[in-house]
Amino acid sequence: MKEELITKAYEVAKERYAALGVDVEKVMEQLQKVAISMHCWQADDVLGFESGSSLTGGIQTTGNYPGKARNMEELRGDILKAASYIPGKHRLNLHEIYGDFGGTFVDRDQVEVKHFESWMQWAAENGMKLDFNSTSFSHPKSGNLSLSNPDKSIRDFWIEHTKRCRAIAEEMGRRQGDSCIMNLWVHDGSKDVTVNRMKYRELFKDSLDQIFATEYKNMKDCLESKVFGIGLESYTVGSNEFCVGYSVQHQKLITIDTGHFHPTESAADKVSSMMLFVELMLHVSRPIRWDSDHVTIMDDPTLELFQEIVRCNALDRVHIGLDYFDASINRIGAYVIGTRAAQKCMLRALLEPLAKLREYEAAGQGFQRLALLEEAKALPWNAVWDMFCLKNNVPVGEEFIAEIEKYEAEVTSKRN
Ligand code: RNT
Ligand code: ZN
Repeated sequence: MKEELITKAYEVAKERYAALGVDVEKVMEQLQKVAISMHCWQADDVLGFESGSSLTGGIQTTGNYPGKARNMEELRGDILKAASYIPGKHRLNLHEIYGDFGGTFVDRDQVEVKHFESWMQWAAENGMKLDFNSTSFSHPKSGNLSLSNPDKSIRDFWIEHTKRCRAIAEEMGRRQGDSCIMNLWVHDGSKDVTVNRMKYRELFKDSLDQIFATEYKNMKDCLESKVFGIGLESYTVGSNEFCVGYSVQHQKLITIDTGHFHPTESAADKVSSMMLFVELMLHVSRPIRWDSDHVTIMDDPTLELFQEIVRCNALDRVHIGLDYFDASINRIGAYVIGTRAAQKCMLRALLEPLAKLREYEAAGQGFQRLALLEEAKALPWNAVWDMFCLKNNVPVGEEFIAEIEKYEAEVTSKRN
């Protein structure tokens, strides 16, 4: 697109927003600082680099689009390719199963910092900071219960795994000079009715106490709840109430995965409620009827979620990550669409004429508030977005489609 045209539209947009008390230049600076933690697992359908190749733990990818990354080199290449179409500097969120195991099998209770040495180097070279996740799924000992398993040897195995993951996250955080956010999600649950709801939760709580016994300075722990997993429909040990209760008591972060609530529940409304007590991590996803992990788009729930972050003035206390895995479309395209969508939602949230809206609300002017909220939807935020892309030297608008098609023709379509 012509630079001149983008600049012209941007200047007009700036005036429109200024009339409503919004400083577009300042918004651009704020957006520049918003780092999104890109999840490494969209590139290969959550398989990772252990020997096993099937995904368990109640999560599923569907689709068999050709070209998924088959090894670390391909995965890194794909992520860098995707990042080249996304404005700004972002983070990379790794799962333990993506370690650099050097072609040997390293069991989960044996993982060490050295298995992430090459990742830390790679991330530093590419100006990316890392976040981390322990991995309870896709392992012979995963079963239906990991950290809440009544069998002590299995429980201890996962406790050891998670402790080691925290030590790795600590080292990542120390080296990058910025906290590594480590998410802890376990799939533990039951397909059918259980008469031991309390027992498993007690065990989970006890395992967490053991895992968190070591205090670290350069990493932050998050707990992620869930409604249910596939094959684990009747009961989830780490329910929302469990995770909120534990996190508030122990001052851990809460991860809000937008696919982990009942379909009519608003994830956005949770931000202010939880923010008052703990810091937050987000897994921005797109649930369709269930936790289907479709690619994030600029839909109303996502927009409302980001509006809440801005309205709560919580940009520095909410860590934003993505979590979806669609195997039915070009996976690099999936990264680009989802990350850009999250950024667009954030931009629109930052451009909201909040001062004016709050003035109306304080004066009890309900009609005026609703009218401006409606009109704000049609303000020229897209001109600001185009300028943001231009300034960041990434494709403006749909220009990235052709580029991803080219990468597909030259690289990913040749994988089998
Ligand atoms: C699963 C959780 C979890 C996973 C990743 C792979 O329902 O959302 O965050 O998606 O850890
Ligand atoms: Zn998640």
